[in-house]
Amino acid sequence: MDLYFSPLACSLATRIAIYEAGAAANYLEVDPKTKIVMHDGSDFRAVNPLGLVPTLRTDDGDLLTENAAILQYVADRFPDAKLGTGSGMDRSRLHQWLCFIGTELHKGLFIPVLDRTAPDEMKAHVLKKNLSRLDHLDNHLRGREFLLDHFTVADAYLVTVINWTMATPPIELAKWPAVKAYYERLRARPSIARAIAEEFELYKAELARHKAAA
Ligand SMILES: N[C@@H](CCC(=O)N[C@@H](CS)C(=O)NCC(=O)O)C(=O)O
Repeated sequence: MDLYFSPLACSLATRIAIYEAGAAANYLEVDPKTKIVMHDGSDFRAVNPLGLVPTLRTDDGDLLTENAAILQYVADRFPDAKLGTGSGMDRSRLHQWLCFIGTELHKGLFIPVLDRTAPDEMKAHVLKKNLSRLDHLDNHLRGREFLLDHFTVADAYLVTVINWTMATPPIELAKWPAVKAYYERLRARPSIARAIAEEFELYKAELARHKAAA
């Protein structure tokens, strides 16, 4: 399995899921600015024309994109790790949370706030409109350890997105105590602590590289 990733990007969720499963994978770093695959200097857009991570190549050679699809693939591929759910409504709930994280939080809130080129008016509008998503999440997480009744790939995705609050000062996690407690609890989980620590080192190297090239 090859996972194309960029340090601390949403692809971190797939790394966490793979670590949880104790599975092997090749981690191929993509520079988010240049779209160069770091280990061989090739153009990542030849693999995924959108230039988006995560992109997964399975052992069968299939190429898969989109967090929700990749995470469910990993959960299905390694069933012993119980990163997914059973069928029926349980599966639908998992799908519901993956979609909520992907659309309402990842794309609807965090990406516009993180985007250095987005106009301030746009950021203010997004914050005014979409911070309520965190109220909803806070309500759900109150008294719960995980999004569902056990750790799933949706938690891997959620912790990845909440981790971006370190770079989004207008989103003060302290305002959502259940989300904050959840994040702190999950960050201490071995697979997550390891994945974040490893990618943080790569992130620092990426920043230094971009600074040197500027
Ligand atoms: N819809 C995609 C979005 C993936 C995405 O936004 N990836 C970001 C990293 S978090 C990315 O690769 N951004 C690079 C770019 O926009 O050029 C998914 O859910 O997988």
